[in-house]
Amino acid sequence: MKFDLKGKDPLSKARAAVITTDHGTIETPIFMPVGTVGTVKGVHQRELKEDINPDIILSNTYHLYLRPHTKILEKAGGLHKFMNWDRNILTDSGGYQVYSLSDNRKIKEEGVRFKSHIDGSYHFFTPENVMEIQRTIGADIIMAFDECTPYPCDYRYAKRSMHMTHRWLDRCINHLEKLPFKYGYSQAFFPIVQGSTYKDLRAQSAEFIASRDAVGNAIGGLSVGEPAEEMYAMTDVVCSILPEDKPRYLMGVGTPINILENIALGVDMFDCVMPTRNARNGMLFTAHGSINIKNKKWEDDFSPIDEMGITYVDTEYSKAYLRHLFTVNELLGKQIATIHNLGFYLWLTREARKHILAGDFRTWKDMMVKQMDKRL
Ligand code: PRF
Repeated sequence: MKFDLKGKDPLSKARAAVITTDHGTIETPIFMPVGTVGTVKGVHQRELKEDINPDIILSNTYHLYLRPHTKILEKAGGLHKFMNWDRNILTDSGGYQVYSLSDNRKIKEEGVRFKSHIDGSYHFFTPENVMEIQRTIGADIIMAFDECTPYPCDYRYAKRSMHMTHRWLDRCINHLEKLPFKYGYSQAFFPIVQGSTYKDLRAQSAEFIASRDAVGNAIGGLSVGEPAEEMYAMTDVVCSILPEDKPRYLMGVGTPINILENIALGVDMFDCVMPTRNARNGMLFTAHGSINIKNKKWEDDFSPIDEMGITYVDTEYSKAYLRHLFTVNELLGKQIATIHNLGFYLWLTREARKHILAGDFRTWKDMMVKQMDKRL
């Protein structure tokens, strides 16, 4: 994997770069649409490619391991072939999904025992078998197995957990060395910084992660319920330590405003279920704030969904029609809203990139943050 810096914003720590992998280039900053089980929910691969056009999407080890299972993915020749997606894929390691299971898992030094949310069967994830599973899924970027701490989290727990995540990281690295690539293209491995909301732990974790000299680095354990200001403070500490010449990925973040603020702190990559999940609940993101399309006020508003017209759905359908689809609970409503939101998120990171390269990102970002902080 290659990372070429193309420009830096003079008034913030934002940067624009190009990542190159065997499945093509990724222009950063980038938002990666989430395709948990091998589909970006509600969006055809053709629409994804032609209308939303991301260089990379994200998928999940936990879900793909449970269904269709690695046996099937191996037979298919990897996830790219299985789902007919020839651009980049990143897989999360399952550290976060397992954490979300709360009562249905037990974390030990050896690994995590968890109960499947599908059939209640028991499984065991270790740093080693998670690397094997990710080799078989075959994503271009694979993630370390970590523990995402909850918020709030007491200092002692956060510290112990961080050290375990570090030991797990070395187990991931040692094991990966023994595992050849499976499908003729290479996979980049990203370790994950933890440390909850404690600056000293975050600094220590970032130093440790940086010392492993991976091709890219991630920041986990944020956007788990802490105030945005705390998240930004942590990102700032970590970005000041992680190397300049490698991509930085902030996991599971966030709102459009969170994304712009974190780009300003030096983050290059993001993923979040928010644009897709909220779309299915009728929440639309726009450059002028968010809209709840189910609201009665849109009942006879025949103006386009979004005058900006980023994707074709924005101008082909009216707010009144989209509201109607939600009212009668039609599938198409969720599809249209999903295409709109993903189109908007990708527009936002592309626009951020343009402004970084033009040198006026900070001014644009401050204006956008104000403008988007509204409910329409
Ligand atoms: N770890 C992993 N995946 C994640 C997170 C994490 O901490 C987060 C936290 N926001 C989202 N996804 N492995």
